[in-house]
Amino acid sequence: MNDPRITIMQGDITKMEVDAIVNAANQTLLGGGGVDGAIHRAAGPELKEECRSLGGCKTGEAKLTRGYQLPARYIIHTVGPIWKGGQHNEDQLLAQCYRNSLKITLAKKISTLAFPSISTGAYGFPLERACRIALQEVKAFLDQNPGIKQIYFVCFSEKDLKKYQEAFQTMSA
Ligand code: AR6
Repeated sequence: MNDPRITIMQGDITKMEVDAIVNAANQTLLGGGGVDGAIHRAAGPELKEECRSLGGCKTGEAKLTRGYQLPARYIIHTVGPIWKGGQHNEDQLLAQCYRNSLKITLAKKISTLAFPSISTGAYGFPLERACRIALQEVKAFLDQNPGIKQIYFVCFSEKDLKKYQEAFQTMSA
């Protein structure tokens, strides 16, 4: 069934006015390219200072920081798996990224959250497969947690947006 608390949209996640945005980071948590670079640039240098104190993050795990100059109050940094052909636990690790990010929302009373398409850029995870995992995890979480008001999937490109919409329709049918 379609869940009205899920919104799929195209845009720049750094502009989202939500309680928290999720960052597709790397294990150092010290910044990088893609969405990670965009978030660090938009949040400002204080973000790196806080990240430095966190001691990195394992693949599949998630850690919280403040949002600094972002409209979002918090950033949840998670590290997606690097795609190595699909036989290296990639699906489970990606699912864990979503699950662990969502778990953090409970402790901080975050009710609106925006996800980028974790692992599908530099880390090469096939988009269709990744967005099925993303939607599945978010739907399962929403079923258990009525306190969450809205979850946004923020697609950077039109191509990604179409894939997400297709996956959502298929899974809702
Ligand atoms: N808003 C929303 N989505 C974005 C934005 C943005 N401003 N910018 C890029 N994307 P990637 P990964 C999309 O490569 O695959 C970094 O260097 C992008 O089009 O950012 O998890 C980290 O430090 C793609 O759909 O993340 C790691 O080293 C999606 O975000 C590594 O890349 C994810 O692409 C992580 O790779």
